[in-house]
Amino acid sequence: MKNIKPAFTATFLLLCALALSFYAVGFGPTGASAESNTVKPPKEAKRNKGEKISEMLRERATKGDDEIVQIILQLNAPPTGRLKALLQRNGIRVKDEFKEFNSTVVELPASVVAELSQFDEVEFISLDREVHLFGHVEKTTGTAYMRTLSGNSGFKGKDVNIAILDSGIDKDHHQIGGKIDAQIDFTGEGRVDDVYGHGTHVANLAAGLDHVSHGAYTGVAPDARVINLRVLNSQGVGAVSNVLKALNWLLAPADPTKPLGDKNYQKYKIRVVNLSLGAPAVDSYKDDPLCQAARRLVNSGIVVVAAAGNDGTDATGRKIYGRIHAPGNDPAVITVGASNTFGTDSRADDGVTTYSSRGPTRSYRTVSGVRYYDNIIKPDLIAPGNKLISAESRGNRLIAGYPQLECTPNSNSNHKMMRMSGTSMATPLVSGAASLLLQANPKLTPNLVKMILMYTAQPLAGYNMLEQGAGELNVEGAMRLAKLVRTDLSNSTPLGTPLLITTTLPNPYSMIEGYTFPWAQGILLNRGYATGVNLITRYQRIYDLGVALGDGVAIGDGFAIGDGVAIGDGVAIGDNVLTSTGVAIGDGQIFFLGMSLASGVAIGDGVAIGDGILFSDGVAIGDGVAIGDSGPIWALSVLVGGDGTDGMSAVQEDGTVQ
Ligand SMILES: [Ca+2]
Repeated sequence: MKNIKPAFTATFLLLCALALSFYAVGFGPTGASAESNTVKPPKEAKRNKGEKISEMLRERATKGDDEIVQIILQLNAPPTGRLKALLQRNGIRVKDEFKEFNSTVVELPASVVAELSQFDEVEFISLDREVHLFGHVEKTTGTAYMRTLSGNSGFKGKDVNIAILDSGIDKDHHQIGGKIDAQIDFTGEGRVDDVYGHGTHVANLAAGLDHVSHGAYTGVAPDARVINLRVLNSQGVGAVSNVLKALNWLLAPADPTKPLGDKNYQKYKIRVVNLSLGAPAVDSYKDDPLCQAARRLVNSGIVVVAAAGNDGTDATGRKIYGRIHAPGNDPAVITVGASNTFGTDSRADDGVTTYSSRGPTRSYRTVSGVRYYDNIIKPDLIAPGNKLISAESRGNRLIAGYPQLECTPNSNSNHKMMRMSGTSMATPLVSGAASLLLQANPKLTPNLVKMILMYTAQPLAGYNMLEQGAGELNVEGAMRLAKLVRTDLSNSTPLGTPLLITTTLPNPYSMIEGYTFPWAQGILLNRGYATGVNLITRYQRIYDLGVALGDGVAIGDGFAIGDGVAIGDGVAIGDNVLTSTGVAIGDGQIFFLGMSLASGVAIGDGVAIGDGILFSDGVAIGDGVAIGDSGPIWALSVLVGGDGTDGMSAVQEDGTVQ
């Protein structure tokens, strides 16, 4: 949206974009006629009543959709008594009247539109569309496009709420402040606002409204409510115990006098927990308390999304592997790295940021004096995280220290926006996506959500699995697949049961902002990966509640087919780390030979692997990161510059781009 100035133009472009979208996916609006080369219809031609309904509205009108819509009703004569009576019916509200134009603004169920079109005095019925500018985040993740598809306009995360464990949220910020359902301080500072300036930015990326700048900064799930669990203090630092306390609160009874009653996460309809923070991962996930707590939440059906970390390079700029933070090192959580969109909505030019932490996880357990590294392939996927613009909490420390992050000079202090970079920014985009998937299909287990996100991700050519996981977040593809998954699956569903409600497979390609790309069509499984269409056509044991996706799958016997216990036939297992060629996950080139992660061979710190050097997450390598597992946790996004490329454009309140 770089060159768009007035909001009016934005609307126009949006409408064009919608029209193109319909065209591109090959289903025209209902009743679309053949093309004609003449400019005007012949005089005797009269349009039928249905053609008086705008094409933007026609499909919903004819489907009998009961969703309330706001329409502009244009008349060619004064309304008859019958029409007046209709407009006074229950559930129908005349909101405004423009006598000069013979037009009226009416709120009504979409199903009434067809009836309205039968009146002779009705000239045309169209949607009263909001002046709304799809922002960069919505567009490049495919969220905006997804919502233009049939039946999807309501998928905004309603009743699938997100707990934000962070530095607090500014309740006065108009993008996000009105959406906070609960706010609790776990830092001991006795405040829930966002003095540091991190949590407000994060929360808005997940669930922000379209209030500022005509919607340029809308989050992925704008109807999801947020729960502000403040675990980072005014300096952006907290103790691991703060996070544990907040995670414990989620699972604790909402009413302490009713221990068997609803837990807090149930009371507040929280299905997603966002952790844009982390601590060095030293102890194996089997021992680390953050990982253990995160896994308990996942086992309760909550999706836990965690940042990979921002340690992709050392102080001298060398590329580093092995620095995934906790709890991102746990196989049960969805770990998110940061991609770089280069400021363009098209994904053709996207890459992995230099700073995004790479796998494998280097946390370990010592047994009889020998270190056994977890060596799990992470992150699970990447999402845009470079130079994202989002809500700025009032007078925060980050903006005070780095005024160059400001994007909205002189604006209303409740509308301010700032630019930040990091895996902390990428993480809430995935949390928002998880909220959308769970709204579309509330029965998905966290493992199914994770599978769907990976399976539909876009593998970026030239990047390996330790950098990008399965690939870049693709909300359009993920929603398409999620809607096809049966809603009657459970831990007692037999292995191999059909997973989808259809035998027609989804087309494993997505087109976002004019660029078509294949899905990963596979998933990561701890030290290897799995491919095969049976991952989405058959129920697999690894989708159960109470396990992690990689649990029970032995990897390391070379190329094998599903073991028949955790994974059924028809799924191929690979144990190499591959560099993607931009197509399906198993089609890449082997990234490093002779050191399969699955082999269990210890790889030492400081060893060159592939194009970088391997370092354990807990080892200090000159960038000031402390050693130790009981130390503090950080807000991970305090990357002031990010990668030095173009970022998201700053759209001002009047629609101009600066
Ligand atoms: Ca791009």
